[in-house]
Amino acid sequence: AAPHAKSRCPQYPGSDIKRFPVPDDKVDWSQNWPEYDPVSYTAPSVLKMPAWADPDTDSFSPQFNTVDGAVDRTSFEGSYKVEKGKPLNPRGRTGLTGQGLLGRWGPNHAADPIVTRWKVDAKGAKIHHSDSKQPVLQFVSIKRKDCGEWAIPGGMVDPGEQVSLTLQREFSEEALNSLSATPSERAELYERITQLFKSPGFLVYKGYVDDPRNTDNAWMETVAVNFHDESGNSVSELPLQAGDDAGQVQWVDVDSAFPLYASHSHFLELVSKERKAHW
Ligand code: RP5
Ligand code: MG
Ligand code: MG
Repeated sequence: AAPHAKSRCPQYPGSDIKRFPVPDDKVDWSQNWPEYDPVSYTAPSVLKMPAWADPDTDSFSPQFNTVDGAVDRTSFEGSYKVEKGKPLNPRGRTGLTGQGLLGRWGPNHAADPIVTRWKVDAKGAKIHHSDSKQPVLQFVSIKRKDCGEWAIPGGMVDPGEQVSLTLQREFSEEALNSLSATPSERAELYERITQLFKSPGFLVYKGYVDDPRNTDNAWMETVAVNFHDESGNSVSELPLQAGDDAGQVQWVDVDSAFPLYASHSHFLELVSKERKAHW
């Protein structure tokens, strides 16, 4: 696998902290590198110790590599190393130690719902791309408030939460603004999307995410699942409304040229291959 790149972005998100530059050939922990002098950083929002965050490791030694109470500290990447009480990023050096913006030491589990439909013309016929001659997929994309990048409307798996629920909940919160809906509106939204989300979907990806918030000791992992509205008459008809950490929401053509947050472009590539769509 290519060494993580966004996990080495020079400027750490939401801060003026600069990562220690890590060249490609020094990413792997097996490369001896005595000069490596990463910056230690844990964001103020994490130091405040909200419910979703772990305390500092000098007062806290959780059960790494296991399901620790309700918190899943296992990694899809296999067993990770713990050095001096701190887990080591399975993809190698990032130029920064500590939790950064992430709540958990070690893996931080998220879920990414990739909701797709075919792009159609006014008569409902599939539109084929002029270069690839393949039909074009569209997916529900949100513009993240934190960085302004377009992304899949994903989010963190709550302690003890089933991933299938996280997928539907995060989609509802970020793309349908369920958090601002009245209880009866929320019930209606639930009613209208639950059919699609009840289907198993297509498991696109399970594993490490190359997220700009990653550190040497804390990183994102996800389960990305594609829910495809083949006939275009379920989710496609829903009014999209951005909510929670989403600033905007819209159907976006699936295309390799469209830049997306973290590893999300890779996930969409896998979806387009599976659906034999343009990429
Ligand atoms: C990414 O961060 C995941 O792929 C997921 O889309 C997202 C989860 O974090 P928040 O949206 O909750 O910030 O790594
Ligand atoms: Mg969210
Ligand atoms: Mg989110």
